[in-house]
Amino acid sequence: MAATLLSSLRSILLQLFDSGAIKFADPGQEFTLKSGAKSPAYFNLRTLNNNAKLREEASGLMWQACQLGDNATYDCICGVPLGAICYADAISLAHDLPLVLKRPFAKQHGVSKKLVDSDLPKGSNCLVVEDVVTSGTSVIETVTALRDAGFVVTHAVTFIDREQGGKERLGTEYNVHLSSVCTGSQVLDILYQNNKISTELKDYVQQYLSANNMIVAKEPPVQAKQLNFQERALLTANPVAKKLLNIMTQKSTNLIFSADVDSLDTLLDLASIVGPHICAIKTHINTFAVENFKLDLIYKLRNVADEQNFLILEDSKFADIGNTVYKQYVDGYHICEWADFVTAHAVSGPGVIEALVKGSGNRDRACLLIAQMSSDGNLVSEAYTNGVLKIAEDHSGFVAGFICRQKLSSKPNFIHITPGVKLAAGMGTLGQQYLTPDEVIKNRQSDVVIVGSGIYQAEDPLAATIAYKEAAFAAYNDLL
Ligand code: 5BU
Repeated sequence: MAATLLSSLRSILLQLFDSGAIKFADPGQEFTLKSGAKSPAYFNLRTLNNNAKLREEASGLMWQACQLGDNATYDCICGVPLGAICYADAISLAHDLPLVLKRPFAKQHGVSKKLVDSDLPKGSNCLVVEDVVTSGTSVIETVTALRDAGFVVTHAVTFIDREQGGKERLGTEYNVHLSSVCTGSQVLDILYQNNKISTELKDYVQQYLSANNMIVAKEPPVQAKQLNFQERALLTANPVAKKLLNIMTQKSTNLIFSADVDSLDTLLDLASIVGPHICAIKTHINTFAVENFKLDLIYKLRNVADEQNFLILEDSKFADIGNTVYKQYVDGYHICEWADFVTAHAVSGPGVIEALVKGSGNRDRACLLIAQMSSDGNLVSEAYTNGVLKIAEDHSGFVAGFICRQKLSSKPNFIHITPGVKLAAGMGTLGQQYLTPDEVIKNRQSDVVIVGSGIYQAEDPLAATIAYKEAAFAAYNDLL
């Protein structure tokens, strides 16, 4: 980089750092990113909006970073909404390039419901501008909308590339070349050289950025199922998924007990009995009669879970719009406080996950997306399941895996969890369809079984738990 550009970059980064737009967290105090992933590095260029001169300078650097050479240029420019529109606008004004606007959401009223509304000729080559790229998901959304509207997109530019896989994904999967003014490592270097951060912090954040590529390889070099739970834990960023994989290894159990009993007191008694043999307990908090409901009992369950090293999965099956889900998760039964992870349908779109990420705050939380169901005649189609997988991939920092009937994804970070399991297969009451642990784990290559009535209706729930645990874990071992 030329000396003048470097000095301009240095001056911008130092001002961003001093204004709190670039922040770093010590171990254990990580920030939650938009995708739900935790990170010790936080880059938010929105504060540049407060300083027109600085914004103009940053836009100038972006423009220089994406020059095509040979006097070639772009026909127009589009900023990823909302954060990068101001940089696209500054470049548009400085270089007389038509500005294309992409809406964050399709318009619900008026003549046009299009995401991109422009009367520029089809085939115009549009440069996409973003402020910070991590996994590249937001750039991809804008590229896809522009292409759907008839634009050609070959190049994108960002101020900071966090070097967490976005550039590679854009190049290999979308044929878009991403240029950047600087990388996450360069930000660290410049701040370190200017005595803003210590060597320890620089090394810690650098290590995190290098180890946390947000894009798990499309085809992992080793088949996911050949990796054991412990190996997969190392490839998993979400703290709950990591914990579950580690618990399964430590306790030799891939059994979740679905405690669909009549009262929280019974649930607590059973949890203490079966606790040593399960990796998680699954609750349906809204099945308990309101008049008997005591929230303190659920906090007692939290203590038992911590003592006996199992997780709590609340089978909330959230399915509403983000706002409502946020209230159900945070206010309704205070689920966000005691459940490590929850289930959610993806039918209403990714807003559900974004609501859960927001509701989780700084807690280590995750969700499982319901990709398939066990009930007879359910309406889940293959196309729907594929749509769920896509949403999960775009939010892999928060989505720990799937409720499903079989293995759906080869990505080792996603845990496959299957309900509708009994030692004797067949039809249960009210349309439930049962498979055996062997069928689920060995033939269908799921990872974890959920067993409810097979345990709590058994004469000896502890003996039944041990039988399910041994059957499911033996099936898992057979596959390795
Ligand atoms: P069972 O008693 O083992 O049949 O209980 C299964 C549990 O799993 C029960 O709480 C269901 O609500 C839950 N479940 C399911 O059975 N099938 C599904 O597709 C989903 C959840 Br999603």
